[in-house]
Amino acid sequence: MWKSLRKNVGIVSFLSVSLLMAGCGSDGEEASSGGGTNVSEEVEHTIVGIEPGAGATVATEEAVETYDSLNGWEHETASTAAMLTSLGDAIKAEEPVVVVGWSPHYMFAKWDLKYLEDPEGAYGGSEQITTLARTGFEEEYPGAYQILEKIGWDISTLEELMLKAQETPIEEVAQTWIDENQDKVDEWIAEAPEGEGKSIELVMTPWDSERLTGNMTKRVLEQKGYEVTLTPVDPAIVFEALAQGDADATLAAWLPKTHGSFYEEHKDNLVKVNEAITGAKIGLAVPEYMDIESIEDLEPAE
Ligand code: PBE
Repeated sequence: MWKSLRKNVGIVSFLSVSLLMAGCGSDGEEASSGGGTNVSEEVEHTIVGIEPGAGATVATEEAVETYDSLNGWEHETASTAAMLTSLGDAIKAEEPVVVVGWSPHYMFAKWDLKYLEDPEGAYGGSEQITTLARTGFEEEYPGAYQILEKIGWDISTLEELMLKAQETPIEEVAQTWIDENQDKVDEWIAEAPEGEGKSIELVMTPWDSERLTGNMTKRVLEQKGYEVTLTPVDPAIVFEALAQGDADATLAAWLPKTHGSFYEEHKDNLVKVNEAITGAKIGLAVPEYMDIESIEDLEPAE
């Protein structure tokens, strides 16, 4: 069982790939902040996307099909690192850029960005980052289940921690948060029965928000006497691993939209434990200085 999960981990070479592919979109055309010029032409009718396996990538493909304004647009996928490089370069040069964005992420703390309005709802609305367990987990691990029912954070706390994680390893940021919030952790674990060394396999996706909540949750469960492993995999594999019983739980399911199709496919073998983070969001994001407000303000490629 565990082996099939391990095998799939290889699929996620994600965050390391193709920095090279960044920056190919805009080759030094004149900088402009919008006003009067055709922003869509300036960005070469290209959306800078992220990993092919992300839920936000699927939603972006849907958006390109849904909106006439995105007719003929290219959706360039590579990696989150490549997208952030393109975004940072464009902002430095005050050039237009259209990226796949999401919250919580430090990009909104680091730069002045706005989501483009999405009147067709291609990106859904407010998302809940949901804790899921495999069926049978509650019966076998009642203590851990009780703890997972309580664990949660607000978006602003996570964004602050993610910004810190730019300079400090995420495991360290997670440990520091635990150390500084022991009373909260005590509230979460106080009434749960002891773990007595039982092993729990948590799966997560490899984005910072999930690496952070995964690492904090691991440490909380360890305080109660569980042995916890934490494995990063593609979103599709998170759902498959849980549904097949190869993993026990995750705090990485973005619902109802981002990972909605994976959830629908496997929901008979999954248990919704808690909405650990509410008010998350995905969408197309642009720098504030761009003179457009909606996906409908973009123009189709001729
Ligand atoms: N994200 C961040 C992921 C989930 C976490 C929104 C980029 C996605 O699957 O789209």
